[in-house]
Amino acid sequence: MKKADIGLIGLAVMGENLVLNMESKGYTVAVYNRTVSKVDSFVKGRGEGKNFIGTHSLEELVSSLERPRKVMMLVKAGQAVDALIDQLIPLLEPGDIIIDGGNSHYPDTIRRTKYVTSHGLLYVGSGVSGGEEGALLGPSLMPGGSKEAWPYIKDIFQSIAAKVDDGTPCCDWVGDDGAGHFVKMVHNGIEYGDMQIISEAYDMMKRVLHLSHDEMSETFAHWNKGDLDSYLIEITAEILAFRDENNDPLVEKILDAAGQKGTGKWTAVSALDAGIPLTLIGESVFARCLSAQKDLRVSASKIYDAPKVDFKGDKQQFVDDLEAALLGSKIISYAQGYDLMRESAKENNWDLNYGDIALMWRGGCIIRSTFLGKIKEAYDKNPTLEHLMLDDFFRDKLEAAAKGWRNVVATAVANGIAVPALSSALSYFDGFRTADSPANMLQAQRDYFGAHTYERKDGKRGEFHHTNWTGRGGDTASTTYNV
Ligand code: NBP
Repeated sequence: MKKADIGLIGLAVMGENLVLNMESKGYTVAVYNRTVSKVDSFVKGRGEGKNFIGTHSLEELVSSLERPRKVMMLVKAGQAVDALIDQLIPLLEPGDIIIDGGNSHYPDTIRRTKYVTSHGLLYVGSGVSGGEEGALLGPSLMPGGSKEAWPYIKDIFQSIAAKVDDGTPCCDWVGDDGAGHFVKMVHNGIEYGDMQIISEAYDMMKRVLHLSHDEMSETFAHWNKGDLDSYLIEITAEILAFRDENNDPLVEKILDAAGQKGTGKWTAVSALDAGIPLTLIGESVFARCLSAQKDLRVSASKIYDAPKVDFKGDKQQFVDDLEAALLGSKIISYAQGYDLMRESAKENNWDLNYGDIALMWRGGCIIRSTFLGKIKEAYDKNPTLEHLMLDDFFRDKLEAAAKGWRNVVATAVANGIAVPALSSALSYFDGFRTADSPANMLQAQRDYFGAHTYERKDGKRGEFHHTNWTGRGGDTASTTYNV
C-alpha cells in the first residue's frame, strides 16, 4: 500500500480543511484524531474517494508515513501539543519531522524545538492564518524551527498556501525555533488593530454622521477600491449590509462584548518586554477588555452625562477624513508591529526577511491587503530600513492623512466618543516626529526623587549626571540602568 506524504493529527475545523487542501494538490495524507470516530466519519464523509489513510492510533499513523516522516499537529494550543510530542517521540526515528500548525505561543515553540531536536528529530512551528476557508483554499503559512526540515516540507507547504497575483506563495521559511509562531503572533496582533480601527470608524459614521447601514456598507465597499483595499474592509461592508429575518441590520443585535483568544495580548506583552511602543495593538486589546465589562459600562452610562453629539460639518468631507484616519492609523500599526519584529529578531538571533513577511501576509490570511505590497516594496528598496515611517511612500501617505485624521480625533473627543486606537495612533505619530519630547522632565523627576541621574543635551550620550536638587540630599547617585 502506498505510504502517505504527510500525517495530520487533529481533525477539527482547521485540520480537516487543511488536509482536503493537501489532498487536492496531489498529496496522500494519513489522518488521526484523538476521538477516533471523527477519523471514520471524515474518511467516509468529506474525504470519501480521496487519497486519505484513516488511522486509529498514533502508531498506525506513524507507520503509514513515507520517510522522513512528517507529522503535523493541528490541535488545541497548549498542553495537548506537549502531550502529543511526548507520545510521538518514541515512535519516530532520527530525521523525522514534527510540525505544530496550531496557534502556539512562540516561547513554547522555542522550548519545544530544543526538546524535540535533542531527541534527534526535527521540529517546525508554523503559523497558519486564514481560518476555515483559508485552510481549505490557501492559507498564509509562516513556518519556523529546524531549518533542516524546510527542504522536506517546502513543496507541500508552498503548494497549499495562498498565492499572490504573480503566483508567489504566501509561505516561506521564517527563521529558527519560534520565529514562525512569533511572526504569526504579530500578525494576529495587527489583526486586532485593523479590526479595532474599523470598528471605531463605523462608530463615528453611525453616531456622528447618522449614516444608514446601507450608506455605511457602500462607504466601506468604496474604500475597498483604494489604499484600504483589504479583506477586513471587504467583510465589514458585507456585515453592514447583512439583514436578519426581520430585515434589520444583524450587526446591531450583536452584544458589544468582544472575545479574545490571547494572541493580541501576547503581542502587547512581548512589546512591553522588548520596550517597543506598540500602542495601537495594546489599545485594541484593552478596548476588547473594556467592551467585555458590559455591565459596568451600562451602570456608568446611567450616572454620567454624555456630550450631545453635534456635527455641523460636511458629511462627505468627514467620510473622507475617516478614510484618512484609518489609513494613517493602519500605517502606524504596521510600523509598530515591524518595529517589534526587528527588536525581537535581534534578541532571539532571528534573521527575519521583512519584505518576505509582508508577502506571506499579502494573501490567504485575515490581514491580507494591497497595503502589504507597499511594505514589501519599502523593504525591497531598503532591506535595512530602520522603521517603516522613515520610508518615503509611507511618509507621504502619513502627511497626506494627518489633517483629516486630526479632525476625526478632535470630533470624537468633542463629542465624547471613545476612539482609543485612532487617537493613540495619532499621538504616536506626533510623538515620533517630535525631536524634543517632555522626557527631560521625567528624567529630572527621576533624578530628584531617586538620584537616577540624567544625560545632558549639551553633553555626550552615556555621560550621566546627578544634581542635589533640594540641597538636603547627598551626592550619591543610584545605579544607572535602563529598562
Ligand atoms: P481546536 O483548537 O478546537 O482543537 C480541537 C482539536 O484538538 C480536536 O481535533 C481535538 O481532538 C484536539 N485535541 C484536544 Br482539544 N486536546 C487534545 C489532546 N490532548 N490530544 C490530542 N488531540 C487533542 O481546533 P481548530 O479550531 O481546528 O484549531 C486547531 C489549531 O489551529 C489551534 O491551535 C488553533 O488555535 C489554530 N488556529 C485556528 C484557527 C481557526 O480559525 N479556528 C485559525 C488559525 C489557527 P478531539 O476531537 O478528540 O477533541
